[in-house]
Amino acid sequence: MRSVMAYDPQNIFAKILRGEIPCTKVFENEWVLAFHDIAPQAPVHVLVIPKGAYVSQDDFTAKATDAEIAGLWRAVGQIARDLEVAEPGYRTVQNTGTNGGQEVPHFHVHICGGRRLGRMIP
Ligand code: DGP
Repeated sequence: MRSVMAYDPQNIFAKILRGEIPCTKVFENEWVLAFHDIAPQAPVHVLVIPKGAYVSQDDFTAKATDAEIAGLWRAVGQIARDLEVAEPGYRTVQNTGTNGGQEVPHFHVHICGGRRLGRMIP
């Protein structure tokens, strides 16, 4: 049987959402909070996290409502436009689980831009 890891409310992004740990906020609405990555890999490197408690992309797409999913992805697009990386382009990354190299167990979308990014697959 498929099992998703239980959500840990003590993970670092849960603490950021509760305001227990500071972040450099770039955007917030009813669905998401977005802030600069602490270890940026590009001139623009922002993390977009849902306000709901989802472990990963897998958990999010299995359990979130259509409104939450739409809210998150519309926010990603809006943030990219606001930060002026939509043109000439940017990359979104969602590391999922152990094999995907996910370090923080609260679903997040990386937005990386501001320079020409190298090929990354796999
Ligand atoms: P991932 O490997 O996809 O789980 O990426 C986690 C990202 O989170 C990584 O790029 C570094 C970032 N990060 C970890 N801890 C903090 C923190 O306390 N604040 C911020 N702003 N970013 C963090």
